[in-house]
Amino acid sequence: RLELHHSSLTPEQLISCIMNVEPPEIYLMEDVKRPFTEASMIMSLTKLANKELFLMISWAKKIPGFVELSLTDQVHLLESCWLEVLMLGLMWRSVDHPGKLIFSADLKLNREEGNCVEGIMIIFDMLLAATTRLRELNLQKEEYVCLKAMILLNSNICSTSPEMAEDLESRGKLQLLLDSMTDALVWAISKQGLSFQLQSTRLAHLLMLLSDIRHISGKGMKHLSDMKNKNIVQVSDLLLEMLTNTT
Ligand code: AOE
Repeated sequence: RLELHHSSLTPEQLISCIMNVEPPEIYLMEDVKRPFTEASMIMSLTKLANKELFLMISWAKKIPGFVELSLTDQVHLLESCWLEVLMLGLMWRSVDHPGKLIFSADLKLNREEGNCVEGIMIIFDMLLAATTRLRELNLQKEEYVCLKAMILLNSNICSTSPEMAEDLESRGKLQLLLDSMTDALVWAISKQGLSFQLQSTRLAHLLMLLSDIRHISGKGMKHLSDMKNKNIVQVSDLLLEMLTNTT
């Protein structure tokens, strides 16, 4: 099959491309013993997140144009958006299961189960509320994949100012990628046969979801760093670095 450069993809082709690179459904493949203890729930969630992060890196690399960014930009983007991307994925999996968070096919939690981990229920409630919002909006898969890619591409656009020519070039490419992803989202909305007025309103609603997700991710990061301080969660040096950078 003919490989087109991403800059020449139509919005329709870009969407079918990012639909095809969606990570597969995950199974923890372990007997999740109930009732949970604080340690067992955190361990299951951490194990899941590690599997997902591994898949997230190969997903990002398959987004047209991502690997043409500088390596610094690739790393910074993933470092700053990983929890937001995980959260949007979680909401998408949970959208048809009101009141439940479908972390994986074999790890489905309701808010009460959050009882056993200090501070987690309030995060669960925020995730459930945002999921309700996705349900009310009747989010389409095409829109979902665009939003997830936009989270990645929009995650650190203003943080570091480029110093070298290479970084400057990469910033330009990143802006173009984000613009084509925006065109793809606009196209996905326009397919639904809404009036122009309603298309614009829907675009606004979908983009406002992203600010909710960033907010919840900030709360989740704070929660993870609090748990790290209590030594409940074993985290990698890299994450430790990331957490200390955000608090
Ligand atoms: C949300 C969605 C999802 O699919 C899984 C999880 C599991 C944990 C959940 C989180 C979530 C929602 C918010 C929660 C959190 C536990 C506490 C918090 C409920 O309130 C997240 C578990 C995260 C464990 C840390 C995993 C290590 C991360 C390392 C990242 C890293 O080092 N780098 C460099 C980034 C790599 C990017 C690919």
